[in-house]
Amino acid sequence: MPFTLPSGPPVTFKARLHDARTATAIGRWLGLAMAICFATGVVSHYLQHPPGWLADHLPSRPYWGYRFTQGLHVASGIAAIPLLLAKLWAVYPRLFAWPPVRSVLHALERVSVAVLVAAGLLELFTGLLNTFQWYPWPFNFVPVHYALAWIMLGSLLLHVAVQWPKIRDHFTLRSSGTLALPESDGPDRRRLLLGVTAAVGAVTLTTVGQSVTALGRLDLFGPRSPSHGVQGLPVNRTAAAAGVTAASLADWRLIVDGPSPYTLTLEELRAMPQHEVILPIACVEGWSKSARWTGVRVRDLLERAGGGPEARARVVSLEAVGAYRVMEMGRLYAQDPLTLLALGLNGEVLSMDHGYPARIIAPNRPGVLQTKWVGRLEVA
Ligand SMILES: Nc1nc2c(c(=O)[nH]1)N[C@H]1C(S)=C(S)[C@@H](COP(=O)(O)O)O[C@H]1N2
Ligand SMILES: [Mo]
Repeated sequence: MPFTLPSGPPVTFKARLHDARTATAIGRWLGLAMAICFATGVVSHYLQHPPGWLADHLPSRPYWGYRFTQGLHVASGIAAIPLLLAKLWAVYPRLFAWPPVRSVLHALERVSVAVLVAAGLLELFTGLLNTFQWYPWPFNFVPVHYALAWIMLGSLLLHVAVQWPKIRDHFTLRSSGTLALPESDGPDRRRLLLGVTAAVGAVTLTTVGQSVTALGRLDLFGPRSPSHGVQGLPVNRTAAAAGVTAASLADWRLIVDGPSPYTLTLEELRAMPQHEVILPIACVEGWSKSARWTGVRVRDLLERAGGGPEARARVVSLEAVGAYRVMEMGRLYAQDPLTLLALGLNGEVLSMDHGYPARIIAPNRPGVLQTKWVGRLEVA
């Protein structure tokens, strides 16, 4: 492809590396990563902020569901970063295409690509920093991340539609063998694609251990090492950060509200039937770790307060301020026998940082909703 600047000498690019085929080859992997990232992100959004009609239908199984989808979300987002950079590098000569605007349609197309690139870069960059819990910007991460995802989806669909003839050609040429890679293709393109594959493999392998325990030893760059932390479990927010002190727990009682309200001391809670479950904390920031929890079933506590089999729950933490102080739990979660008000972790009494004296642990649930330092449980 010849590219000419408005003035001065023509710019030459190693055309093969910047042609439609390279762009399409990288683009379809980028599209796949973005599609996975988008779908799993929407799952995460609805698990965390379900509209009223949905809350009671959210499934509490499979118990590892959120660990899986959120692990995929973060991994596909990280994999998309080298793919997006490679894709931008492959197509950047088009920025110099002349004339810059050929028609109204062409102008619209360029605007949509600009929106896609800007939203994509911002989305991946802010998402990556969020895995480090680093928020060097003035806006609230979650709503912006969510809105950008839809902007990306819209501009991506438009982009694929506009580029469809090239994408189709890429696939038909490949399957008819006209573009057999070894002979007709230069080693430069294959080297480029190999390099991109290696980069994606490297960033994935060195971070995916944060949610896949078996690969934990390769986890060089995942910000939270799941193997670190008191009682074998990382801590996202310490008791000190949440303003929960031993003194403030001195006369702790669990308040259970419902048609027949009651309160329980820690001793009375321990005297109730205890259950043991093995469930992960699956943090929205990407790390996951399984642990052995012991405690009282939430449905038993609700039932004793007069909540029927349809009861859902509202949980209030002792933490004075914080986005996760109050948590709502739909019916399927509240009634699941695996959902506990946990008193013990990995064979020990819960430590302060893991939510002493009592915390929620439920299956298929984002970490942010596994409320620590529970003071109050309500039949909702
Ligand atoms: N009250 C309260 N509960 C909370 C939080 C919090 O900030 N306040 N953080 C949540 C988050 S984001 C996660 S990932 C889990 C982490 O639990 P852990 O610290 O025991 O590993 O607790 C959740 N429970
Ligand atoms: Mo979290």
